[in-house]
Order: sequence, then structure tokens, then C-alpha cells
Amino acid sequence: MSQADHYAPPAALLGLPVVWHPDCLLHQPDGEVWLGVWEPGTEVPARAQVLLEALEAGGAEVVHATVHDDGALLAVHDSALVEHLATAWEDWEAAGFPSDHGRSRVVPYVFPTEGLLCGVPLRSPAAVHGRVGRFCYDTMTLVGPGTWQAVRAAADAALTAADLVAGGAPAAYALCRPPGHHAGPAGYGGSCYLNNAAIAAQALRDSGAARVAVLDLDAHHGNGTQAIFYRRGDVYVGSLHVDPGAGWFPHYLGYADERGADDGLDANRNLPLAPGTGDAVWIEAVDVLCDEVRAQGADALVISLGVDAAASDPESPLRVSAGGYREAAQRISALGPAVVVQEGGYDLASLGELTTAALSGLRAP
Ligand code: SP5
Ligand code: ZN
Repeated sequence: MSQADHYAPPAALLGLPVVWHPDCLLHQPDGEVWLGVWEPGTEVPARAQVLLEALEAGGAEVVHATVHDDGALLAVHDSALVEHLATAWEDWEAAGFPSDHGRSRVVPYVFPTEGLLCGVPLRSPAAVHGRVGRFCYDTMTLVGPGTWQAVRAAADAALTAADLVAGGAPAAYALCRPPGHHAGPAGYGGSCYLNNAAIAAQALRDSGAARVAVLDLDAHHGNGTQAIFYRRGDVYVGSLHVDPGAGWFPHYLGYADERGADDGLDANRNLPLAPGTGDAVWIEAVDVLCDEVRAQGADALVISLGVDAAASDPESPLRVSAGGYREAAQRISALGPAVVVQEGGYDLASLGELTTAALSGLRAP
């Protein structure tokens, strides 16, 4: 046996609950259609396996997600979206697309943008291939046979972690896959279907937290979370991400002047960062969000933990280190009890180390 076989990683996560459901592996998008070409894609089941192994090796306590009812999903999502996601695959299959036409995944091709409708009210096409574009706003977020089970399991993981925090745990981590922060009240995209972080935030509100703050560390703007809480003052949403104006997904949202509206005015904060941004500037931005949360008050937090801002990640040009993630988690964790929800992070070689580092910054149980 080599020296490496004997290496025991430091038990940095001793006692941290890691909520997991094996159904999260059933979502096999088998790629994404990007700029018209079907590519292998990076949101793969192996991500969850790598994370689970690394966190177990770090001493975390794996907790099985428990089933929650649909009410928790419907508290932040339109029933039409939930219904679509639950039935899209069977409708696609019944229409013969996989068997007769070699079309193995549900993908939209017509989008009811304002440019198409020009003020005529939206209707819902009966045909599934017409209907997909009503809900799915890009071509990268495919639905296959196991997608709904995984989406539902990821939401249950987030809800179980919220239960733990509502019950007094200082922190709990939900190993959600697929991720969620790009899913809005009535639409999905960006490899996300239901918004696990928003579902957890709403659950914390419903279990007695008067104010909740969602802090989004994923490299991309959490447009779905922003949309869900944009007009609400009881849930603050702060996101730091690569500047969409510099040519990055989601392109249309995530700009600094999106500050919330109505009761939610000043309860939404975007800090777009230049490509190439590293630890020092990134952590300064984390501090801006933390200061704002402290000023506005929060009884509980949700951290949308995407580790795709790391220098090693293929999907973003930010250059945050594992130590940077740890530092960020430490500062956020000082603000109150936190539900941590997995978002992006695509470099299988560094995913485990980055996430372990981030979680090691949380308040110990
Ligand atoms: C949760 C999350 O991090 N979602 C990321 C969504 C943005 N994906 C943009 C993908 C752009 C195309 N990927 C390029 C692959 C190059 N082959
Ligand atoms: Zn991301």
C-alpha cells in the first residue's frame, strides 16, 4: 500500500448533517443543447457522487432526506410549472419522440417571448413539444426519464435541511442535484428545475423565522431566487456572480440596479464581478452582503453554495480558492443558523475539496 492509501483527511466536517437522497442520481440530462449543438454537458450525476464521498471522508454525518408534500414547492412555484415538470417526460414519451424520432430528452424549440406574443395573452399549447418553451427558457436544461424523481428528491433534501435548522442545528447542508437557483416562480433553465434554496427559505419562514436571507455564492446570478422574492421584504436575496454584462449566463439578469420592488425594495442586491476576480475582491463582496444582512436583520440564512466560482471550474472565469470559500462561509455563518444548498460546481477533480473547504467554515454543531 502506498502512503496515499493511509491518508486520513482531517475530519473538518465532524457532525455536520449532509442531507442526501439517492434519487438525485436519477436525473441524467445526457448533455445540453448549447448554441444549437448537443454537447456532453457538465451537470452530471458524478458530481453528487464525488461530493458525497468527499463529505463522508471529511467526517460529515449523512442524513437521508425525508418526503415533504407538494405544498412546500407550491409556496414558491406556480402549480403549472410543477405540473409540467412532473408530466413532461411521460407526455414526451407518449408522443413518440424518443422511440419514433430519436429525440431522447425533452427540449423546447418555440419560446413565447414578448417578441412573439406582442401583447396577445399567453395560452398553454396542448402539445408537449409546443408547451415546453412556456416553462423552459433555454435549450440547456433537458428532461429525461428520471428527472422529476431527482428534482423532487433535491427539494426534499433542502426541506429536510431546513427542518434541521428550524429545530436548532446551527447549520445543515443539502446535497441537492439538480441545482435550483436559476428556477423562478414559473420557469426553469440553467440546469435548474425547482428552486431548492427558495423552497428552503420559504420553509424557514413558515417554521417561524420572521426574516430570512439568501446569500448566493454560485458563479452565476441566482435569477430564479431573485424573481421569487423580488417583491417581498421578508426574504433578502444577495448574489455575487460574474458580470452578466461581460457576456455570461444568464445574460439578461443579475445587474446591480436590480434592487427589488414594492415591499421588496432594497431587499435584493446583486454584486456583478469582473471576469478574473479572485479571493480578495470576492470576499469584500461577501462582506458587503453580510453587512447588509446585519443591518436588515435575519433570523436564519440560506446559502446557495455553488463552487463554480473556483479558478479550476470550466464554467466561469472567476478565480476563487478553496480558502476563499471557507472564509466566506465563516463570515456568513456568524450571522445566524444556515441551510446550505448545493448549486453549481463542475470540475470533478476539485469539487470535493472546494465544498469541504466551504463547509468547514460553518459554525460547528
Ligand atoms: C447552477 C449553474 O451553475 N448553472 C449554470 C448554468 C449556466 N450554464 C451555462 C452553460 C454555457 C455553456 N457551457 C459551455 C460548455 C462548453 N462546452
Ligand atoms: Zn453556476
